[in-house]
Amino acid sequence: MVDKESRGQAPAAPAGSTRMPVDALRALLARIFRRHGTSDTVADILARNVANAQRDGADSHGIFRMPGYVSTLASGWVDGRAVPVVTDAAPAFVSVDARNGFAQPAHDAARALLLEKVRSQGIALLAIRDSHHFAALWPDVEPYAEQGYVALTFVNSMACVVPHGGKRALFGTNPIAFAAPRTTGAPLVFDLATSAMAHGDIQIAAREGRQLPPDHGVDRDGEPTCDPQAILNGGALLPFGGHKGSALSMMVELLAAGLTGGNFSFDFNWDGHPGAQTPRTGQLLIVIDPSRAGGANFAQRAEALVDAMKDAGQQRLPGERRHRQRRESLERGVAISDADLAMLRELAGEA
Ligand code: NDP
Ligand code: PYC
Repeated sequence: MVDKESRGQAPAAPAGSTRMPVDALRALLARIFRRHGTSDTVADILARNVANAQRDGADSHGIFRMPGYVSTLASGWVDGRAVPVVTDAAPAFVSVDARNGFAQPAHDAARALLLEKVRSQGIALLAIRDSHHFAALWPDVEPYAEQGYVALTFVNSMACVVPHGGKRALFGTNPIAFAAPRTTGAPLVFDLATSAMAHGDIQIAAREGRQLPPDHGVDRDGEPTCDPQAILNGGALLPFGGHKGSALSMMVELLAAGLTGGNFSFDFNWDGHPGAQTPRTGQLLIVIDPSRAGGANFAQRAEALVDAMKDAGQQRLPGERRHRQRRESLERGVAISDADLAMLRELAGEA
């Protein structure tokens, strides 16, 4: 018998789940954000971000994060109606005071000025401060590479990572994302925490009762542990790659917080705001127009590098899994477990 997939029809959703068009998911998420106190603008921007993460299979920063957004808004820790203040700081420098709002609306408010500067100067920096970033970073850089630019960004989070050789948590999970155009296919994009694992994945492992590989974290006594609950309950994560990841995490603190005027990951605490989960820190974004470098066509060089990597035996590029998942979600709908859908409807007041 020919199955549905080989007849070109969408297969049924996995057992215990449904498939939802991305637009419908985005609309549901926007209703949740609005219901819990954000402005329409913020709701639309965050809903797109979360829906696109779920679409791409970025599970630690998709709908898994919705209860955290909602409890943070309810706690009064973040201002879901904040109006960011954009400053034209220098010929190649834009700064934004997010005014205790989310980072993505601050980025959105500065985008046109930033791009104007990239076009006139060949490079421009966006420094966001007093912002909350609770999401994946690739959505912040990938669109620039789709326009032919190279982009990289840095965000610091909350103190939950012990610096190399240290005794207590100080750094955040401090992700870095990079995007570069190619001549064919989707841009080259990587997006990674500088901790051994993202905090969101530790939470997911704890929820699912999974043990972690060695060298990911320590318990409250500083002893190595593979138990995600021990890391979450008074323990801490380790940087990836020992002293090397620790140095990168230090750099992220300096660029995302030191340079922008945002909080370091250890500068704030959630006391007084029970339910708060979003880090109140900063973000730096750098966008480069490679055509201004004067050398050979950058996208062709990127393509040559990819060919060489494949020739050397690299099986998969960063971003490839995400784009494969994106294609599937766009064709068939985003798979959402019945439990997650019930959770979203509850948050939307539509149970
Ligand atoms: P992963 O370790 O899952 O992936 C990191 C990168 O490596 C991705 O670009 C991924 O591509 C790529 N990759 C993974 N496996 C391979 C492989 N075998 N070969 C080649 N490339 C590979 O990410 P993290 O767990 O470190 O981070 C998860 C998310 O958490 C990120 O989106 C990050 O931005 C977010 N985060 C956000 C924070 C915040 O403060 N807002 C804090 C910390 C993390 P692909 O995507 O295709 O799998
Ligand atoms: O997964 O480490 C993480 C994280 C921190 C803030 C948002 N995500």
